[in-house]
Amino acid sequence: TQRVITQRVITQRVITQGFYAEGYYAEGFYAEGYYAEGVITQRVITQRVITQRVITQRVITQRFILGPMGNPLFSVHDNLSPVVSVEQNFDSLLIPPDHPSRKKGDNYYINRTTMLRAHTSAHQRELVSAGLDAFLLAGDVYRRDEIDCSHYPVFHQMEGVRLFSNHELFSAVEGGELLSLFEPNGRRTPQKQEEHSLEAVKLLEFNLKSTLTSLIQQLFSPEVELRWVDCFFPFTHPSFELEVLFRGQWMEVLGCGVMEQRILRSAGAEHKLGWAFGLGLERLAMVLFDIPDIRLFWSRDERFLEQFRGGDLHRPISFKPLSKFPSLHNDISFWLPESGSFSQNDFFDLVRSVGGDLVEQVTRVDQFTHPKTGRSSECYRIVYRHMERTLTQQEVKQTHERIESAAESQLGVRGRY
Ligand code: FA5
Ligand code: MG
Repeated sequence: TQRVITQRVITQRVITQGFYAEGYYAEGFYAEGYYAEGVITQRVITQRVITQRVITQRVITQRFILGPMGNPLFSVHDNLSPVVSVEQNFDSLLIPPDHPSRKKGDNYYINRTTMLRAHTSAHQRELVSAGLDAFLLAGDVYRRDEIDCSHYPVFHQMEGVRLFSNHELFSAVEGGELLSLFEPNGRRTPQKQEEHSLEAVKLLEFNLKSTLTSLIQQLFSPEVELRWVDCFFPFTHPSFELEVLFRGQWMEVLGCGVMEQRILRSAGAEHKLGWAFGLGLERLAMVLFDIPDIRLFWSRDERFLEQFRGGDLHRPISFKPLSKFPSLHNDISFWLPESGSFSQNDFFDLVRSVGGDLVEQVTRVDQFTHPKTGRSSECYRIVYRHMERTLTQQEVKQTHERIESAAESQLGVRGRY
């Protein structure tokens, strides 16, 4: 079942990928069947478990799918296998070979050339190559990441891409027929790529930001507090992130930007300019339904699930949060292996796979290097909380001890317990 979606589920997916049957959803039911040796190897998710996300996904799709004349504008894809090549996930997006996002400790590699996609951008080039110039693509993505209320190793993204020809971009502008998308012999600046004209990029950026701002306002409310943050992605320039104020804190919900022209060129769309975005569906659903913790997306608690039945887009759901059960915390400190092989994300991943959804948050609280021996030690605080009941000291102690011994045997650390 879905409680702990870690190495086991991933391994299972990898084994069954060759037999991948179908992922479909219809009103009231969502199931993905993975077949191996003629047997359905579980992973049947009833609609209840992911309705919040599916509702969010549908609201967004409805908002995008039709153009100004009621014509279909964006095509929608939610069926692409999460098993992609390393080339798709990184190289096709100009992510350099030594880029930190490729680290083994941050990704789920299957072998040297294959991995579980870490973002839906992995499919950008193939869909543009297929001739699409406006599409939405939703899917599960996999990352070894931090552990807190808004990060989970499996989550869902929705990618949006829209390409514009000269006419499409400038026709609404007075005198637009005199403008051009491209500027020969241009220079790359913080505002634009070398081959783009500044006026094209500014219009595109305006179109992108206003599309996303109005999406978010429509999804939440016109009063939602948002801010745009400049950032960097190897596959877009300029690039931005959008943050939403949620429970008093800024939460990042999407990344976006003007697509690198080299990518469009490699996909045979060199005469167009494009924008792309990738949004976190759980993050949006958290704001939409006031869900305080991302682990709740995997909850089987009826009091939580029954609130999302039906999934009627036109009847706003006001989620009533369950009261929070008390948390317990426990620290773990250890000497790092001298080989330097320790990575934080390996530790987070181990805590997730041993502690499952009992673990709410892991933070490093101390770091120390011995002045004489030069050996380093680190201390982490693990916060335990069950979403549906009160944990006992005894339960936490047992889990904590299992984490301690797994860390020693799998990561080569030496406990200071
Ligand atoms: C990306 O993944 C880029 N591919 C987005 C993009 C697409 C940029 C197209 C430009 C053009 P990032 O790593 O920031 O960017 O993730 C995008 C969103 O996914 C985040 O804003 C957040 O909403 C969500 N997200 C990221 N990590 C997690 C996680 N561990 N758990 C839940 N949601 C996450
Ligand atoms: Mg980001």
